Amino acid sequence: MTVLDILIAPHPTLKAKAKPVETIDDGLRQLLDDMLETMYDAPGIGLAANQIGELQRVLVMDCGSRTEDEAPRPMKIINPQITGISEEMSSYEEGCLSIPEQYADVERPAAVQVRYQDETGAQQEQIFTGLEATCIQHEIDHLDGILFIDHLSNLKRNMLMKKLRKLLKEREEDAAADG
Ligand code: GNR
Ligand code: NI
Repeated sequence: MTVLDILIAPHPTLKAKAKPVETIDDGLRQLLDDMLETMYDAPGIGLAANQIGELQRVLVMDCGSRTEDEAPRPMKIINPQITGISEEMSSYEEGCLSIPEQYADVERPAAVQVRYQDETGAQQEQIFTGLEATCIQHEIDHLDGILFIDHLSNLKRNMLMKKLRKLLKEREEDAAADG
């Protein structure tokens, strides 16, 4: 298994729409394993293919292993489609591995029903609630080229992107000083 590089905004692949997967083969299963390893290494609770430079409609998530007493719940999700949303909304402070150290509240449906294929190609349909509902909507957004900051006002989005540019510049300067 391999830890892959995560793309950072603004990157054109993060704004592109991923294409449906047609064949679920060992190559795709390898990609999903590498994505899970990359997500755990980061660490994060979800990762979409766009974030590692692959425009295929696949995502991984694990909202189960945030504390040591919770068992890991790795999920590999291929060709997800939202087939239902709750009327009830919920607000969660979101972050993104492609927008490091920036956080903002985003309101989304509190529960979603998602149809997808698992790594064997079998069709699944499942209702996600709580943090899992937030996470899977955040990941499906990535596959459509949408970032959580796209749900914010222009003012808030510009502010976070400005803070991100500053952070990346400081990181570059630190790296140059070390090297
Ligand atoms: O690790 C992550 N945490 C998170 C917290 C709140 C809402 C969404 C997320 S997903 C994020 C990892 C990531 O960027 N996935 O695309
Ligand atoms: Ni993200």
